[in-house]
Amino acid sequence: MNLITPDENLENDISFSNSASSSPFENLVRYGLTDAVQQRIETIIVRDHELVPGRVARVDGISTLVHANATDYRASSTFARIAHADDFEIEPAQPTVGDWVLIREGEGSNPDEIELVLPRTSLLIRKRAQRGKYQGGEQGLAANVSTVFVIQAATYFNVGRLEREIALVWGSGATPIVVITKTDLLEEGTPESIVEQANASAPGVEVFAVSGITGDGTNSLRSYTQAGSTVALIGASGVGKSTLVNHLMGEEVMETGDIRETDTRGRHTTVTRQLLPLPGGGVLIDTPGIRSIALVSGSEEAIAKTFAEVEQYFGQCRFRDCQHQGETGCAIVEAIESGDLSQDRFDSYLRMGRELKYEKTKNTPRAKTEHERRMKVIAKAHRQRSRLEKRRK
Ligand SMILES: Nc1nc2c(ncn2[C@@H]2O[C@H](COP(=O)(O)OP(=O)(O)O)[C@@H](O)[C@H]2O)c(=O)[nH]1
Ligand SMILES: [Mg+2]
Ligand SMILES: [Zn+2]
Repeated sequence: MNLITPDENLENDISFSNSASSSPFENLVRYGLTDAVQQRIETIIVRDHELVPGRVARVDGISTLVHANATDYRASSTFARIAHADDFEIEPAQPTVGDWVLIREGEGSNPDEIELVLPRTSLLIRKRAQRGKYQGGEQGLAANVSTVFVIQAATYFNVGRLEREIALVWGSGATPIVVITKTDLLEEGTPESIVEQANASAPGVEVFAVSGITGDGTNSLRSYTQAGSTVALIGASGVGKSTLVNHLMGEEVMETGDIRETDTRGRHTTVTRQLLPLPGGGVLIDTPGIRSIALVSGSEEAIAKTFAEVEQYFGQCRFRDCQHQGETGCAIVEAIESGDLSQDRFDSYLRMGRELKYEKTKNTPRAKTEHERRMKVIAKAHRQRSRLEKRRK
């Protein structure tokens, strides 16, 4: 068999000891294959030689683009399920960008099917939304990501958003890195002052300041994009994700665009999500801008990680049931007074905690009944008003 690489212009100067030139995994190394993933795939294909391993590069509705070793597939994912080690547990899975999958080629006019999805080492999710409206449920943004570049523009740095983005990443199982872009546009203030602000809003998270246009500061990002690593970029629309991707790739692979001044929604520029092999190894995943970062269920641990410097004081207050509202001997209050803890951070912590609590109760039967009751009251008020209006005429 003489198989041709679909994308021949991609340099591949990475050499892996485990990938001899005839290996069925050779090209998958470019797409971020690690030893662990390869071993997992091998245990599956020794039992079923017809399954073809690959990595999801894009999801368009019902069609999923998968890079395999020899060719690309546009596969259906109707019957995809997670490949647990025991093989008994059948769990349907919606493949997402970055997923490692096994495809069964369709015979005749049957579509190629994604049959198995490998268990994920990390999964970035967001609430399913369309035109800014919550649609119910959650949606995968990127899977098997090692690092997430949390992008904020130096020109409109938003602390509240940053804290949510950091929580989102901790919740996914990946490690967040803050990247401040557009430093070349700063007229007043210096990149250093923004970095300081970011450090205060994201303790324990590395912060870098770059320009995707001039390339300033981007070299320090390369330590996160070595062979075998997968880096996703998240951030609001217009912050410069695609511009940074293009810079790191060394070519224009993603479309970039300006935000219209009259339109705060910004133009939708990144329509596809793509898995992009970097020339020097590593893989980038550009994501579309997430409009609002909503906490997903089960984010308690992520919040604890995001606000570790707040939670460290818990258990140190004099009273075990301290509400940290000014009780005597409250460790939180003392830390704020002595300047060891920032009041803003504690407020953010409380805000996110409240939100998570609300998320939890929102879907309970009682909350639903209450919602329905209120909708009925509102509908009745409307009917009464239109009756009154008719009578007046
Ligand atoms: N001056 C400057 N402009 C940038 C920088 N990064 C992005 N832009 C511009 O900001 C706009 C939005 O960038 P884009 O990469 O499409 O943002 P995305 O929506 O996050 O992918 C485009 O007009 C870019 O040219 C930067 O570092 N410096
Ligand atoms: Mg973009
Ligand atoms: Zn307290």
